[in-house]
Amino acid sequence: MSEAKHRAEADALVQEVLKRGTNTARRSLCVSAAAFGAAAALPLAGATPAQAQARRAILKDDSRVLNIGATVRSGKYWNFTTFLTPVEEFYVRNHYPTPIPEQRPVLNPANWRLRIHGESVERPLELTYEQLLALPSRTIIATMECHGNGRTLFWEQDGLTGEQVSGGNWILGAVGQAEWQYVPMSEIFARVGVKPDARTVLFWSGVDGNDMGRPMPYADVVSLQHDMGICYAMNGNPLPPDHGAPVRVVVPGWGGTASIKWLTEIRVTNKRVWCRLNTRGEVFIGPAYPRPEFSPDDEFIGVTPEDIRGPMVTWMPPKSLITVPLVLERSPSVPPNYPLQRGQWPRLSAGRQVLRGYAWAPQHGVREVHVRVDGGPWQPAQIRPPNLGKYTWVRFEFPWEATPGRHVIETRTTDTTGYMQPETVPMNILGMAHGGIPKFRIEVV
Ligand SMILES: Nc1nc2c(c(=O)[nH]1)N[C@H]1C(S)=C(S)[C@@H](COP(=O)(O)O)O[C@H]1N2
Ligand SMILES: [Mo]
Repeated sequence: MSEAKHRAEADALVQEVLKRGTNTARRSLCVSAAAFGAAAALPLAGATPAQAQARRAILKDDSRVLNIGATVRSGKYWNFTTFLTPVEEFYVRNHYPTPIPEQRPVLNPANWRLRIHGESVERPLELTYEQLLALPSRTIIATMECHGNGRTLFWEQDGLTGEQVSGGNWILGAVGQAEWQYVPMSEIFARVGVKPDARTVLFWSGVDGNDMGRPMPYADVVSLQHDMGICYAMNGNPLPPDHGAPVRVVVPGWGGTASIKWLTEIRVTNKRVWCRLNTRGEVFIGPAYPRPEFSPDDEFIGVTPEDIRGPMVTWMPPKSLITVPLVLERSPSVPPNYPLQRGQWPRLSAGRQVLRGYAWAPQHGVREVHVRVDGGPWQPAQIRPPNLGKYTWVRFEFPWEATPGRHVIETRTTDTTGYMQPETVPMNILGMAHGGIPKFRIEVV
């Protein structure tokens, strides 16, 4: 496809978000997917960056998202229709309350600083918000998904209890897709110079809590250096507080934890680094997952070697869903504003229906989606363009002649390497990254 066509497509997507009135931008946006490499305009016309940021210092309207806990809000995925998820409907996952500039002045763009330093950095750098925005940027359309999204499937489908697998009941709504504007890590590395001994890049906030840091192997950051970076705009507007204002990391395709919000520091070091998130916070703990090795020279921040429980989630697995709320029977909790009571089935009228859904395979991209009704043959679903490949989801449709009675609909993504979503996945006690085939139960009346 030509670049012009790609651009037209990307513009149409943004128009779709604007039309729904859920995005407050009132100017024309220039977007591009990183896949075709064009630079994008700054989303800040008519205001200084600090003014534009200050205007958005409001927290998300809770009625738009499903309240799972104090600072944990799921997207209502059964209402999703758009290719880009409007910011107001985008899930929020914080380990602490959303910090706002009124309480944490370091988050005021006029005060905000990013320090890039460490043993393996040649020329340490400190950037202001305005300096960051002046650096070359790119935009990428990518899903963001919490490691724990789909934890519900361990309870509802795999028969595990809340003692065996614990964590928030996200159902399938801790995922969204946005257009992120960021300064690529390649630009940062080019400015600071990285020594050959670099092993770890530690992305650190320190604003919302004192343990919110994510160490990434330097080699992984280098392999993603054009596609990941320091992000300041989401769907064409400055980041809102709930999503990390003024600046966060975005690592497309990796579990959301890698995308540290309220970023203040990047440290490049020649050591391996362990902290809460990569020891016991957001890791696979279970018989199928050996504990990673450590060495006494590693750096431990607020944790000890005994805290190392299992490997960290990196890429999120291929997944799919139809926009129907899952029946909750065995889940330890039902979120208070979930549309179904415990044990209640969603209803659909008999006749010709079109099931709509989303499929994503962030590491390699979606090749095909299949749907199965009542354990019958797998049938291809129709993928609705665009399919931008790696990092992005696709929407799909499946026409269905719905007959009265109770039915089970399953969905399965195949990625471009031929990998298909499996029936089940090995258990892990934090319920991370359930990529198994979901079963949607529907009562047709
Ligand atoms: N500083 C900080 N960054 C953070 C978190 C956090 O609690 N604190 N949560 C992480 C997790 S677990 C996820 S899934 C994503 C969620 O991003 P979102 O709230 O913008 O959807 O942010 C990540 N970045
Ligand atoms: Mo997460």
